[in-house]
Amino acid sequence: PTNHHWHQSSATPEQTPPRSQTLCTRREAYERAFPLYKQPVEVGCFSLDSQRRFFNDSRQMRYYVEPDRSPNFDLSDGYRGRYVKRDENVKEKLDHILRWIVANRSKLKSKLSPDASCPLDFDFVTWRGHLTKLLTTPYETREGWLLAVTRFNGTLYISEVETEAARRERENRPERNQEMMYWGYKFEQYMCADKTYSEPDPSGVVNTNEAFCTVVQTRLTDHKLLFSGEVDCRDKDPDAPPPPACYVELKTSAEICTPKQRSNFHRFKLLKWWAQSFLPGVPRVVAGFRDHDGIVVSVETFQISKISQLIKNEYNCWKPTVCMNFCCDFLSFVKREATEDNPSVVYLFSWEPHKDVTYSVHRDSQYSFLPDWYIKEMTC
Ligand code: 0WD
Ligand code: CA
Repeated sequence: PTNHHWHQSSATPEQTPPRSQTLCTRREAYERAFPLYKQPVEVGCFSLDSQRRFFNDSRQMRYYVEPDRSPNFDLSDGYRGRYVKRDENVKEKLDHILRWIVANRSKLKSKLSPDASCPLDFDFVTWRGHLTKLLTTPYETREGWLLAVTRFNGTLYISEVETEAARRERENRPERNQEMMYWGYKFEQYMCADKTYSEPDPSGVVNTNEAFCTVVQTRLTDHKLLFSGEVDCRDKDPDAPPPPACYVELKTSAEICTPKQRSNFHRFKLLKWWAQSFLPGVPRVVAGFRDHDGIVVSVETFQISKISQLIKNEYNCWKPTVCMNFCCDFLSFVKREATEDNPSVVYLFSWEPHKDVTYSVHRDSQYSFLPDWYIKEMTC
């Protein structure tokens, strides 16, 4: 006991090991109880039209239409001729979310007073897709990431930066892969109607500028989050539960013919599907399984809440708790390291498979991403 007492009282700053400036991504480090994740609440939504213009409303909402069990959709139809593709060279960063915040600031309660939204009562603002990447990091073996973080008025903004490897891959994408990317959007067109009372129109143009995005708030342990994610469609039943519980995520995947293919589907695809929809509280994914020619041969619904049961028989499989604990610890790491409150400072967090997360600091650099109009609007 005296020994124990002596050790405690003599601790000096020199004896305390330095806090690590890196974060480990090994799965074993995150195998603990599932962290508190509050039920996500939709606080608003916005739409991007065929020219990628922002609207603070749900005009791009679409409605889910139940298909035949084996519908024979041709996902390549319209690829040459009825396809308008979003310009991937335009980096929008967090701009649409920031526009939504400015347009809805009076609805968002502030840390200081309930009347003003300055500062925002959120620790983090980001895209859902960036959080999905964090959730899957302990299991990712192929693609690294770069996340730019700026602390402004106490809130940490997280915006992805395309890696060199991702840019090279995008610029050298084979024609076949281009066409396969179209398949996902074409499937949406076969499955969605523009109105509750109308039918899907597969003769129309597929325009990937168009989007309907939900904005949700939630909390992961002590991290208050505000994020936005693109939603494919909703249940058209007027008695369906309110958003996000009425939303439906649509996916396409190669048909499963062998036990090996089934195992890979569980180990890799379902991880990504689970992470993406669990975050905003979207309860189901409707999957179109297609053959090599892009013909949908079957359609199947996956309840997000049942996916962890479905994968439990898989050897050495992913675990939801590892995903959530890693994300939680990453956000704590960011809070601890990104301390300078300055809209022109970027902490660039960087990760490559089989490595730890590291970061570098950049002032007034190419990485700064908070636009002047936002800083001006939010400086009180
Ligand atoms: O600046 C960036 N690096 C990114 C911007 C990366 C990812 C997304 N975005 C923006 C875009 O403005 C887009 O409208 O995010 C929006 C979608 O956000 P999200 O929901 O957070 O992204 P994610 O969950 O990765 O993707 C959801 C859907 C995808 O559906 P599938 O079923 O394939 O997961 O959004 C689409 C795609 O249909 N999508 C994108 N749309 C525009 N730009 C992008 C993108 N970069 N990535 C996925
Ligand atoms: Ca989708």
